[in-house]
Amino acid sequence: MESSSLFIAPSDQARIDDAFWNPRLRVNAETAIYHQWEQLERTGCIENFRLVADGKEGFREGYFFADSDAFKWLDAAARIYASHPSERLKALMDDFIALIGRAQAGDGYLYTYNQCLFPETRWTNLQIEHELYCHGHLIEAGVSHFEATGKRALLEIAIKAADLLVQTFAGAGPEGTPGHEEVEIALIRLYRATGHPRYLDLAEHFVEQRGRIPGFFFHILRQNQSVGQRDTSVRRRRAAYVATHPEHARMFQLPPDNTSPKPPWGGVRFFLNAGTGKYFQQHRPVRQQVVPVGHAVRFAYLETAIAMLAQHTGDPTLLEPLAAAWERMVTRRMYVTGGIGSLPNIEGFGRDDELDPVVAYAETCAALGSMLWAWEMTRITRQARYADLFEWQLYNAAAVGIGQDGASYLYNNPLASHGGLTRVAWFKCPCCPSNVSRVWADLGRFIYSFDGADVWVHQYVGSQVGRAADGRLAMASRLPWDGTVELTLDLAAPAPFTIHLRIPSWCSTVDLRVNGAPVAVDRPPSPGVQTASGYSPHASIYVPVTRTWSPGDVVALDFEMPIRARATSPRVKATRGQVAITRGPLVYCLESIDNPDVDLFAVRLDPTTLQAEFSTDHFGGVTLVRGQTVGGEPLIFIPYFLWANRGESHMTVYVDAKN
Ligand code: FUB
Ligand code: ZN
Repeated sequence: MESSSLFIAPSDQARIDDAFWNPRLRVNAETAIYHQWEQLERTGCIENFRLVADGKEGFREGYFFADSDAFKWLDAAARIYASHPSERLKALMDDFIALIGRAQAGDGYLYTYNQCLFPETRWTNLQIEHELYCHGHLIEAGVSHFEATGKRALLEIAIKAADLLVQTFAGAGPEGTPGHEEVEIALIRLYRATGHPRYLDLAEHFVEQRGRIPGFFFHILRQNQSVGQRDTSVRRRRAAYVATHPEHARMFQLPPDNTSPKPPWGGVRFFLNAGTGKYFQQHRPVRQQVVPVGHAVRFAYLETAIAMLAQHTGDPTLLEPLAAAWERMVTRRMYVTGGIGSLPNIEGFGRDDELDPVVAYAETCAALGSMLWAWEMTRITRQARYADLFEWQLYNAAAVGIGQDGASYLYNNPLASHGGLTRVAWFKCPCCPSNVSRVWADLGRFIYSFDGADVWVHQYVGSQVGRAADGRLAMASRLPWDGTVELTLDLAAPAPFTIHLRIPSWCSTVDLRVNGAPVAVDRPPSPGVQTASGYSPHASIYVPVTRTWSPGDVVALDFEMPIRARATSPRVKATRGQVAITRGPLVYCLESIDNPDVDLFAVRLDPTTLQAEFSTDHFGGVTLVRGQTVGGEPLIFIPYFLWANRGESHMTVYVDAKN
């Protein structure tokens, strides 16, 4: 798909140098990753591996899929190490890799739940127990570590695990597909890293076998019963162990799970969703899956995997359903923040236009999964709408998941909260924190792509790519506060090529100049796609600028960033008549801390009063939006991704607006 270019860096990774992102990536590398490790230790997740590896006495802790959190941490650590190398992180990774190596069975199997608690069983409840999901995260960690360090220790462990999967599942029936997709992505990444087609073949097999389990309802009932029995047995054994080893319970403490308001009939809807297979995207073969359904993270990982697969197999029949499902998601099943999943009981999609801001689940991982999917769609289609959504989710639905301190997190991300939701240090199911960390660490991979000599600029994040000796592209950007961007071409010699610049959907007008001379931007009238949320990425396009570029040429862009009051579609009952305030790529919200004298949920905004103002008093420097109610009371809107950083509060993205 992409071939080598003048600018391509050896790691395919641009180096970030950006006023907004540098401090955040530093917090990710210097605080978040160590905090996460401590939490994994504190909750017994790492100790589980010691029980298997070293025969240590103890009792396995956490959900059956807890291993995946440790592997995802390692994946994040490796990606962070690539741009922020440190001896401390290297030592942690090396020790953990050695531990994983000792815990892995001789034939490549590694799943501490079974190894500790049910040593005689394997691959028992694939729809529910996430064995393949865990192996997938192990394989991803192996690839990331190899890419970051060039070392093969973890890659060899991953290969051993993947070879076991090939041996066990290649040619197996649809019952051998995972209930939580992820391993498909991992196998394709392993194929890309090693060139061995057996991994690609197995990923394809898993994708193609989905939705074909005969009598799925009874299949899942049986698995559910088996999972329940196993779980009861574990609880009983744990209680007996803790009774004789009280220090164990003191040493390893699991925090509570995340909580969220549940809609009426949520339990019944879960039952129906799971029974029909929709929850697992097992309801029909993938080419017939054109509507986003079920668990949102699983859905996003599946779509990502299919898009990756299509790039290798060149099968065009995979692309149409992907595009259709994406359109349906964006137009009918996505919040204005880019959050997906409006039904907490299934951590996933509700019906079209069912977008209640309070009930909103919008799990951080789901937004991240959607970004990975959007990236693959960008690579395939070169339609700017995908990169536009990537940006929107990056700054809103995903960024909200991590606190400014890097050590506190949100899991579900409602668009309104009447209190009771705060950031916490950890969750019983800590899938989101390391997921944010790994995607942030990889930010440099999503900014540019290359095709021969041509360059595509997808994201406006200050960065450099390439080597000064051959050709280097440097970008300076003031996003998300201001729309000015400058690209400098440090070329060794003049060269003809095209730079494709994404014009974001959120900008009203754009001023484009090359070496100070204006360049006309031919922006076709927006396709005017009406979305449920009021955010429509369809207006985004790539503008090609072709010429023979000379060393030192400068491309300057100035994207106008009007404040917009985005109304949801009238079909969305919960927010009918209300608006969400956005500016540039940021969604804004009212938080009670800034608006102590106002009832946030009764505000009637006068949209003509809205003004942007940079404030150094808030969050170390952010652009606020100030406005007034129709009664003249002042309002302060902050970027949504920053809410819940100052203790308990109330918050709303939506306000009533005077017409
Ligand atoms: O089940 C593994 C992960 O934990 C999912 O992706 C999240 O939604 C959470 O359930
Ligand atoms: Zn998550």
